[in-house]
Amino acid sequence: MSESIKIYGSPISQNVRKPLAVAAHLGIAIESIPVGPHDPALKAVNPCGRIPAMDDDGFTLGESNAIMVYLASKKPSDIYPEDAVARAEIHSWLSWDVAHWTPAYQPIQFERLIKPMLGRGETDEAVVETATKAFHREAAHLDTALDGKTWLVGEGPTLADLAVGAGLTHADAAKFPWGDYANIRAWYERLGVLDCWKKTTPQLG
Ligand SMILES: N[C@@H](CCC(=O)N[C@@H](CS)C(=O)NCC(=O)O)C(=O)O
Repeated sequence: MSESIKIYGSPISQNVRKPLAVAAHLGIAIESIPVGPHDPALKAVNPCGRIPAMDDDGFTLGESNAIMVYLASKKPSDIYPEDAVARAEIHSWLSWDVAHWTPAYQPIQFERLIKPMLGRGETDEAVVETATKAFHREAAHLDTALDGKTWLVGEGPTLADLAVGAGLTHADAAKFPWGDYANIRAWYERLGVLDCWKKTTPQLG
């Protein structure tokens, strides 16, 4: 009998939340191994030492969005429709998430939340200022895409919403400048009532 799928990484991380939310939505049994980056146990699974990483009965995989797609591919569902156009649109959002959205918000999160949490020194306001410009560019794109829409792709939540939405997990704690993006805020509230979102909301100590 195969064991449950192991997901390495502290569930506080927004990147770790992504596969955990997919598994919760699909009812896939997960063993969460809440290690931090570069933990020796993690390096055997993901040599670059980043979280999350997955071990499914010896098949190991890094990169949060790839793990989401793998989990969703194991169990057909509405969050990863078979339709080629829907999948193309989902993949476009997953690429945007990694290429543009995460690099825009992550420096703000690191400077304002992670640094104080880990005692890594003062917030560098110059870094926050540069990242804030990038954040507004990408948030404006997301807000426009959500205009008149309930979800990013199709009529229901998909991997696109879970991946992009995960980036806002610590938006208030890290003081992201997202107050004026009405479409994003309404969409994020809709995400907030999904069971998989409630089950994976991290508790900051
Ligand atoms: N593109 C990767 C990013 C993963 C990532 O950067 N994880 C952070 C924690 S949220 C990490 O492990 N950082 C340690 C490092 O980059 O060395 C993914 O989506 O999985």
